[in-house]
Amino acid sequence: MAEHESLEFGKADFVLLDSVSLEEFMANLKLRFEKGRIYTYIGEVVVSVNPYRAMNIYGRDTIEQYKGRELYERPPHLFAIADAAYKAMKRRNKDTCIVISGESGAGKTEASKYIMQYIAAITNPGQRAEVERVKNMLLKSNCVLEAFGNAKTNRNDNSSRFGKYMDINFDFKGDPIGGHINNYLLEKSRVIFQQEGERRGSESLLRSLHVSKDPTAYSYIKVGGQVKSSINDGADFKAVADAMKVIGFTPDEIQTVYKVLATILHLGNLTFGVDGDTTLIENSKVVAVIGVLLATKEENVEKALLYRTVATGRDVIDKQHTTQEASYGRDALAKAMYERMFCWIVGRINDVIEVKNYDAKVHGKNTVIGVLDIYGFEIFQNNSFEQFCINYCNEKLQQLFIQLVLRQEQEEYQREGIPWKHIDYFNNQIIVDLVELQHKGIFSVLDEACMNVGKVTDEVFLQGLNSKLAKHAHYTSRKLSPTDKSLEFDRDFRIRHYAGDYCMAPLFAIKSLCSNPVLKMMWPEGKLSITEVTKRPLTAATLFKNSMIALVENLACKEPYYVRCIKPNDVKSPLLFEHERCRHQVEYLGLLENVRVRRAGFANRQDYPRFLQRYKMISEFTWPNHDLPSDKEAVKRLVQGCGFEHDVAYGKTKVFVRTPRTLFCLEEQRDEMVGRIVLFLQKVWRGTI
Ligand code: AOV
Ligand code: MG
Repeated sequence: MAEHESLEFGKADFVLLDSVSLEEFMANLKLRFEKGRIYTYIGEVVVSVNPYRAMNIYGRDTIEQYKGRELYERPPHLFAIADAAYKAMKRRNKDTCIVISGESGAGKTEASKYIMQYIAAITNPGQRAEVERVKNMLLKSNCVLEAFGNAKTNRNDNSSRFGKYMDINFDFKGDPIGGHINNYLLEKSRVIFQQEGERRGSESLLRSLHVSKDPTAYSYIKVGGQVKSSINDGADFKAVADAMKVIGFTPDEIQTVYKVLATILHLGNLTFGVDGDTTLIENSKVVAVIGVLLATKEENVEKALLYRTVATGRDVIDKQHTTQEASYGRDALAKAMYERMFCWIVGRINDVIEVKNYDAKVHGKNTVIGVLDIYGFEIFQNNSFEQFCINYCNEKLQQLFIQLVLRQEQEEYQREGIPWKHIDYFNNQIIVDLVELQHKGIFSVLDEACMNVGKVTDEVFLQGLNSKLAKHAHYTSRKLSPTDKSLEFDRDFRIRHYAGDYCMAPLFAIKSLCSNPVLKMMWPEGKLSITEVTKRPLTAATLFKNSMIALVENLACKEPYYVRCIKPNDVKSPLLFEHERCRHQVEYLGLLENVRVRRAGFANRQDYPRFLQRYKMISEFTWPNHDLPSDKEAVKRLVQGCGFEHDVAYGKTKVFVRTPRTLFCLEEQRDEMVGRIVLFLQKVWRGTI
């Protein structure tokens, strides 16, 4: 129960609702949003509603209020959850993680930044220079990654187009000593194509590169139709350049990044034609520019774009593209370049922030807090392979949430020696299976369809799906119409097409472009051998599936804390609480079930000393001090005295209170007693007693 909040702001914890119904839940959520209370608990889970306005609740003074406090002592806040994760890590030497979920634009990335800020602010009281350096790096890395990995979509002006999992390592004192970033599937198709109204990721950078004053000169930028925005490109560019410098990118490296970006833009302007049997590039000037940018001969560029390497028997030969293949290869190359560059940037950041010279024997165990900020559920008019992966990733995390929230409850009861009755809940495992199961899942069907080299079409894939999955409860295949908006988020799997360009073509093209040393680092393969040419690489789908499974395994072995973000409306308004929209999110996030699980067990738990400290004035046996053999005994005595024996269970270190009502009563009695004590003290002070 959060202190310092009156009921006019609604219930600070959904567990305290009078009855658990969707109506009550929604009414409380709405009331709190309208009163500017954007955070509410479900036990230890934070539910957050995007305020779409600057809130004055993240400053130094607020940080001080949450530092070292228990969850229920202060109004709900991200800082409280960050502090809980930090305390668990420090006190119990546990690796913890904070998982932030919610759909696109719900506020995940903002939340992750506030959490990082909080952790940075409360650590390193000794002001050790090395720790300060590490903290600065960790915060700066965010800025760089956002510049290259975020973009304006129709759902969010600053949408994460990659999934980010960041580990922060702490030493035995609880100070950050390094970190590691894992990035997941960058949405590359954005590099060459954006939906109407969207912008590409690094456009702010590109424009500031003075490639041309006119962004409409570049086809890749023009596609989305939106080149202007509220985003201050010039200032952003400087911030990113500075951050890169601080992190330790050399001037050479930064230059190369710019060159790659410029190359990608120029690639987009290339067009292809034919002369007899020969495919040619129509704009040779552009080829020359690319040659200069990549420090390679024009003919290398041409060769990379017009030929592909194929293996025939024991030989490797270059085969000419058709014009269509060439434009396809050009786009694939642009995407691959962007992705490689992004991964290389992540790798460089990791080089700098990774923990070095930590000797566990000397310093004790090095513990970790992981922060996961991914791309949220999203449905566009045209949903590509990437949207499919993004949504699968969200299903996977929902699955983890279901398992862990329950598991965590159960484990706590076990640890404390309290009997526990199993509770039913909706399980989305069936949807996860539909996607990832061996031989039967959508990814497997996709892989199979891709085995038919040269004959991979949407049709083949769709037939495969229909033949294997037609009877599946969560699979439908309807005739697609581009204006169909009746898509259901989590129930209805439909893939419009598989962009078959996640194949090998770009690598062949790039191999002849390597001469710049920084570029070489981005493409370490260099020339491919015959075995590499003929080897079938893992498909993008399989790679993504594997990375998700690894992510979930990694999270599952940590103590998880959750932030569940809700997007209140589609128009970025600070005032509008669209009821239907929010209800849908509350439902698919399983929040009501979360409340039920929490309530079916015990609404509140506190360790004995804390409980005693808070309520000891209620009982003559405990006020001002008790002479019982332990705090546990004292709490028992106190509870008996109040007549709540039936509603309480005693664990090894904590007292568990089943219903919120009991807690209310305790709080009321406490308030009354505190009032009386204050009155009494005032009298003493005035000398009237
Ligand atoms: P997302 O990360 O959940 O979407 P963001 O964190 O980028 O969403 O939030 C979207 C926008 O909402 C931000 O740019 C802010 O303008 C606003 N916003 C969010 N949280 C707050 C807050 N606590 N206070 C003030 N404004 C906020 V995506 O990455 O698209 O899934 O992929
Ligand atoms: Mg985001």
